[in-house]
Amino acid sequence: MSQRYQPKAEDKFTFGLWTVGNTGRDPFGEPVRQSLSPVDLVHLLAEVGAYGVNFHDNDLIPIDAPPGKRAQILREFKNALNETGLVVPMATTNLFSDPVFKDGAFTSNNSEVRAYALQKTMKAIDLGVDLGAKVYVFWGGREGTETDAAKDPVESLKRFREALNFLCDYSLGQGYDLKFALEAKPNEPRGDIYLPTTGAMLGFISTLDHPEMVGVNPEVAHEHMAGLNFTHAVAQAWEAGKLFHIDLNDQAFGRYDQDFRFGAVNLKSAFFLVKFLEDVGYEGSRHFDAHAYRTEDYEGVKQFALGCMRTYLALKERAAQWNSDPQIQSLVKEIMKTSAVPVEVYSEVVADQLKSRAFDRTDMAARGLAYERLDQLTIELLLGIN
Ligand code: GCO
Ligand code: MN
Ligand code: MN
Repeated sequence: MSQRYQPKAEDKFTFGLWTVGNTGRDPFGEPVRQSLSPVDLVHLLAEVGAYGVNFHDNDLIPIDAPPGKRAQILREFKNALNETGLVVPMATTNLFSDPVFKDGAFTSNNSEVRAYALQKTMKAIDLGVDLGAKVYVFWGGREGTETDAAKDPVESLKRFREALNFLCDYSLGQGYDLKFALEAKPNEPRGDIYLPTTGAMLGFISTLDHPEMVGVNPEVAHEHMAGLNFTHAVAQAWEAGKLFHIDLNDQAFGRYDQDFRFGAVNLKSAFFLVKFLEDVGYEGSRHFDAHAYRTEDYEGVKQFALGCMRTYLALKERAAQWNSDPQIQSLVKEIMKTSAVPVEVYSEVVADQLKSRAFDRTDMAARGLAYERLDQLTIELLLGIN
C-alpha cells in the first residue's frame, strides 16, 4: 500500500467505540471477535491514526455500573485519551439496546419510559460534555413502529419534539457549548422509523423551540437504504446551515443495514460526496460509522479503519485533480456558460418582458450537453488513467 494517504489530526477522522469495537454479532450469529475495552479501542484508533473517538453512554459505562466502577472506567478512559492525544468531538445516548426501549424512548407510549429516556439522555449529555464533546447526536433507532395500530404518528412527533425541547433547555440551562445533530434512518431496527430521511429531519427542526442549536447527522447508508442520493441530502443540510456532523460508511441499495467501509460499494458516489465536503469547506468531523466484515480479526479491523481514512484521502486528492484538470474544467466552463445568466428578480416589468420574450425551444433542446464525456473523464480520473 502506498505510504501516501496517512491520516493526520487535521483530517478530523473519528470513529465510534461501537464501530471498531463491533464484535461481529448479527441476527444469525454470535460474536466472532473478543470484545475490547474502551481503553484498548482508544489505543487501536491511535495506532491507525484517527483523530477522535465518539461513544454512546453505554459503550463506555455499562448501563448498570455502580458509581465506583463508573469512576474507575472514566479515569482510565481519560488517561488513554491523554496518552494518545485522541479527542471526543461527539457523544450520544444508547436508547435502543435495553429492553425497556423496545417500543421507543422519546416516542414510547409509556410516559414512564419517556421520562427514563430523558433522564438517561441528560446524564449521557453530562458525560459527553465532561469528555469534551461539542456535538450531541440523536439517533432514534427504536422511535418507530411495526404496525401503525400501535402508535399515533402525530402524537409520536409531538413527543419527540417535547423531548428535544426539554433537552435543548437542559443543555442551555447547564451552560453547555453543545449542538444537537439528528440522525435519520428509514428502518432497522424498527419496521419503520419516524422522520426517515435527512430532509424529513430538516423539516422537523424548524418546528423546535431552539432550531438554531439543532442540525443533522446524515449517514451514507441510511439514505442509500431509502434509495436516495446521499450527496443531495448532505447538500440540502449544508445549504440550510445544518450539517453539524456526518456518518460515513457504505451500503448497497436495497439491502439490509450493512455499515461497510467507506467507499466499499459506491466509489463514484463517495467521490462526489468527498468532493462536495472539501469544496464547500465542511469543518466538522469525518466520522466513520461502519464496522469490519464479520470475517475479520483485529488485524482486519485495523485494515478496515485505515481503509476508511485512506479512501477518503485518496478521493480528496482526486477531487483536487478534478478541480484542476484542464479537460474537465474546460467542459465545466462550457456548461457554466449557459447557466451564467441568473433568472431576474421579480417585478411587474420583468415579468411582462419575460412573458413576451421569444424563445427558440428547438434550438435550446437540440444542443448536446457533453455530460457523457464529462462523466467518462471523471471515471477515467478515478481509474487513474488520465
Ligand atoms: C445505526 C446508526 C447508529 C448511530 C449511533 C449514533 O444504523 O445503528 O447509524 O450507529 O449512528 O447510534 O447515534
Ligand atoms: Mn447506521
Ligand atoms: Mn450512524
